[in-house]
Amino acid sequence: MKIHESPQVFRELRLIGMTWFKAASTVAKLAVRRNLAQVGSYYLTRTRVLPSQSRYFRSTVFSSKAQAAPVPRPVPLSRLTDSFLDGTSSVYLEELQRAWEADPDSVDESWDNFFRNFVGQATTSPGISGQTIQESMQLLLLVRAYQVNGHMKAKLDPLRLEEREVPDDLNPALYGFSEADLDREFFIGVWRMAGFLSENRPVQTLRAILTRLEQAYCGSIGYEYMHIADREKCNWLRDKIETPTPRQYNQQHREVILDRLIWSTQFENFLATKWTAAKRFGLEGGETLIPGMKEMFDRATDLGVESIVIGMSHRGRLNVLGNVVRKSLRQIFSEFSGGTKPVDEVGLYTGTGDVKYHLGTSYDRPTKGGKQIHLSLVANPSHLEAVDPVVVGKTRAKQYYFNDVERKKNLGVLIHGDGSFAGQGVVYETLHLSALPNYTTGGTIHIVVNNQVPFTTDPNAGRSSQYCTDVAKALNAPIFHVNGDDVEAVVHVCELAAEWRQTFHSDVVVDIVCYRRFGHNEIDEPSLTQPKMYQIIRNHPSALQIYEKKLLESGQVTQEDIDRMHHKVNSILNEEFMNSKDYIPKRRDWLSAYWSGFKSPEQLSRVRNTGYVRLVYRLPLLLHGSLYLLITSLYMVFSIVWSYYTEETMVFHRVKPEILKNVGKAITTLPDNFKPHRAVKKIFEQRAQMIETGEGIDWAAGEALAFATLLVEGNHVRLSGQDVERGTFSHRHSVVHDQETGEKYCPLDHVLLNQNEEMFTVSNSSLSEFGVLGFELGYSMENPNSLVIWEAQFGDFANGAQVIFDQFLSSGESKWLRQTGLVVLLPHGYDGQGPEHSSARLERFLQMSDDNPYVIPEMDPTLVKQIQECNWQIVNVTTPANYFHVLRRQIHREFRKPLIVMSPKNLLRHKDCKSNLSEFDDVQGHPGFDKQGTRFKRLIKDQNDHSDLEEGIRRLVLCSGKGTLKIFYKLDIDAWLLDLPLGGSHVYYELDEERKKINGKDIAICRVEQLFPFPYDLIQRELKRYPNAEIVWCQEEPMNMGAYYYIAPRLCTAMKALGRGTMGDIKYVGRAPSAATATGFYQVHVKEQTELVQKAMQTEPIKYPY
Ligand SMILES: Cc1ncc(C[n+]2csc(CCOP(=O)(O)OP(=O)(O)O)c2C)c(N)n1
Ligand SMILES: [Mg+2]
Repeated sequence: MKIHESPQVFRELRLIGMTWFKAASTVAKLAVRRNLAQVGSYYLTRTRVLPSQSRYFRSTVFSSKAQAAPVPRPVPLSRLTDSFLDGTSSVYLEELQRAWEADPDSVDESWDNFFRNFVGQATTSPGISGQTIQESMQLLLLVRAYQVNGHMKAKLDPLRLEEREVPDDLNPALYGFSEADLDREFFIGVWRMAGFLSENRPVQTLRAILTRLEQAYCGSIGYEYMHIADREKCNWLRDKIETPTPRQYNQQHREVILDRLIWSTQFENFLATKWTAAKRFGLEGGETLIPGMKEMFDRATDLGVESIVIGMSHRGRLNVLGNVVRKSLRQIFSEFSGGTKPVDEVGLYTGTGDVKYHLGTSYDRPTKGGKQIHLSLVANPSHLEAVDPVVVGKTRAKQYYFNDVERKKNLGVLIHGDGSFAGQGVVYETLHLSALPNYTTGGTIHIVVNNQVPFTTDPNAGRSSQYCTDVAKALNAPIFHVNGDDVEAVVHVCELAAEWRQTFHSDVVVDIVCYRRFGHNEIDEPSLTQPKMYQIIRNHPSALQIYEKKLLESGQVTQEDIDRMHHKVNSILNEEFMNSKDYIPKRRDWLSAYWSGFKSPEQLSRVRNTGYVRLVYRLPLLLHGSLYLLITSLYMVFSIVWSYYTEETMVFHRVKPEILKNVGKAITTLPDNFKPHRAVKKIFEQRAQMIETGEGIDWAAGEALAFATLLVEGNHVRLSGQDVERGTFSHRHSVVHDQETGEKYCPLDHVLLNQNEEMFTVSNSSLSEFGVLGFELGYSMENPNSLVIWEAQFGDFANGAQVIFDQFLSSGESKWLRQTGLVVLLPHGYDGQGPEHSSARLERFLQMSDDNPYVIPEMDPTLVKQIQECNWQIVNVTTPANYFHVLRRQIHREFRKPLIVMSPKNLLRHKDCKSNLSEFDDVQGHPGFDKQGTRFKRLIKDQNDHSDLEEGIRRLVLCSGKGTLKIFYKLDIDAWLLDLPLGGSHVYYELDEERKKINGKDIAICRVEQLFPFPYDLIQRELKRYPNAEIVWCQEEPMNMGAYYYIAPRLCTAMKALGRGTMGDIKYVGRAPSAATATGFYQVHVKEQTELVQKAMQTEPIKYPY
């Protein structure tokens, strides 16, 4: 038994509280006496007290507690531990020491170490002038205090406006040290500690210890890392921070830093002189960002990084583009002069373009160490921080395609502003993805260009936390605050951040505390709101001037050297400026590497049949995964090249039904000894049955077949969102859980032999919409051969990610010429669940669609042109087969377009919402095979056997939208699993049922499955088929929602072209206009739904709306 565990010691411990109090009082008195003698000492000075903690940097002072004598308080017994850092009781320690002296084994190993280090040396080493245990402990506490709070005293603000309290625990007097102790020698080594506290550090005077503590923690860098609950990580940092002597750069390195700072500074000066009134959101005041970033990238490359994805907002973006990413300067200058339109591509699609400080680019550039690095700066909208998750998603996709399993080769770097980092919620949402297995990128490096003012707002009005970076503490990320005027310090922490990321594969933050020399932009007057700050800024030298002075004083650089460097940079800038006048953009930087061969919107490309099968279909079953991948890749290249030369691509996609059965087997088979939940077992049995019989394929099985066939063709499939693995509505079960072992099994991971686990990824996400959708968008942009899907829990929650829809998905291609085939599944439908779970706000997506409702576009036979010219596709599919085809269509084309799917909730298990396997294949004669073969049906015509001309039909009901609960039926398998109504109906199914009920054979019902782009050709086909029919648009949404306002003008355009009437001839059947999306009263819902169905089927003509 260890001595401190013995009953004897416990009895004694009970006395400690009292004893400690007595001892403490004595220490306190002593301390007061010492403090009185310390006036005037550099280290031990008491300073003025500030009334309250300020959130940004003002003058350095000690806080109030430091003025009182240190009065240690008794520590409750329950909180006593044997940690040597607690310093709880000298009596206890003396007792332990006696025991240890008698028998070192009688105490815990940690105490043994402690006594060996302190007592042993104190008695044997003549250099340590009578160091007591108490002093050792106090010194430990002092060092610890610097580690924890040293940053509070660091000189971070270049403007020295900082006013913040320095915690009194940085004052040595608090620990009883006086002037007299400064030249005494102490040993402070501790077992398993690094840096100043490591055991192998020499004995030093208190003065030397304090000097190094001040240099390390209170100079130009403030380190925050003691919130990280990992000794190894903290020790790693201590080793880097608490070096025996301060870090120094050699002359050569300093010249590189100087050169980079000259480039950064001159770049802004040059733009300012050439375009005096242009908005460029200059970096002046924060120019050290550039040498910092460059050093970070150099270091990262030395440590194995090959590609960096960068995201940043306006501030300094042009400087980063020119100096870090190395976009050609003449191009940047030409864009400034307004010559952005690619003149050699007249007639090609150029989109709307974007302002110069939003454009992205990518380049390969050499690094200082002689390696190559690929840099991509992602285009971004003005919405601050919105690009964060996009960058992280793109980085993750790069890691997948690079097979960067350790995540060491691809790095994401985000540059933030102080205001936006603290204020924008998406920062937190992105940070929280950082350690999730299916979202991690092995650490993002964050750099905050903290110019201490967002636009006109002072930080104390802009955030509640002390630092703008405090949000990152939740992630246990180390945070390095650095004075932006000290370029070497900036360079150092940037390097350190790269090392951290490559060592620990987690996020890290560099907070460059700088200032903004001019207004928010170059036209803004900052003194209107920050007069005092700008008085100081006016006379403040630039970081370059400060560094040049420092180097001149050091004698390492001469004035001639500096002049030469300036001259070189200036002449290059001028030369590039001259060249910019004749600069003609070469071929547009249209698509990144993996996208070559993909068509821009004006280039024709043929859509392929999506009915499944490829010539290489059997290969996966025969070949090893990687060999298969190689062959499919070669095949893909071949097929793309081939499609350039031949119109005939369909031959490659003839469906063989047995293939569907083969993959169907793979996705419905669970391992022999696997014990799924009985409900899941039944679902899998039913699915197997569906595949076997080829009948009654339901929604989930249709989806799984789409995924499986795409995988077999060598594509990557990724589905992410809240609870998508099981599926919110408990229908998908793409990951199955063994009820005994808890093990998981994902059938779609086993479609190919030795399939790469990540090739199919389905992942529950964090409870975020903005962050996760942004991530998937970034992921989808990396490589076109991937089907990337984000599913909202309910469609209405997608509005939490509105920025991504508005600024990226609907407009990204037009602004930045970047394509994405991202699929967004938005559960939508009126089933009585109340206002918030009914509507995915279809109307908003339709409103953002960019066609002209009064012009019928050219409907070429392939229909590709119409889709290519649109900004995205919006569908509301009603059969599993159509869902299968619309997913596959995303990949089987030579361009990419975002796809918004209003996906069902209650159709998931609807008895009539089933498709036969023959609708998935491509065999002539099989149901669904029409003139064009099996493919996605943009419009599903009436299911009665109508001929090309049906003059007797009195009404044509066009509909779209999810259904009601009119038809209730429950599948026993999950009646108890869900508290959700099962079954239900798409409005089509209800209309059809009502039609049967009333024997309404003179009514035709067509389903508009693709709302945008509008299927003019098929609508007109139906209008012609029913020349005498009254035309009705039927929807379940209120009139001001759903598709009505979108459909009406387009339908009218289609009708007018055929002489079939005008707007007044379109009859509306649906809910009345409403503020809320739906009623919260179930009975009201049923009544409304019944009425609209009956109205659509009524015998008398429909008068509404006039
Ligand atoms: C989401 C969002 N809200 C508001 C704005 C308008 N705005 C543009 S810059 C800016 C200030 C940003 O401050 P900070 O993050 O500190 O960056 P700085 O401009 O100081 O570099 C604001 C409010 C915006 N672009 N995006
Ligand atoms: Mg700012």
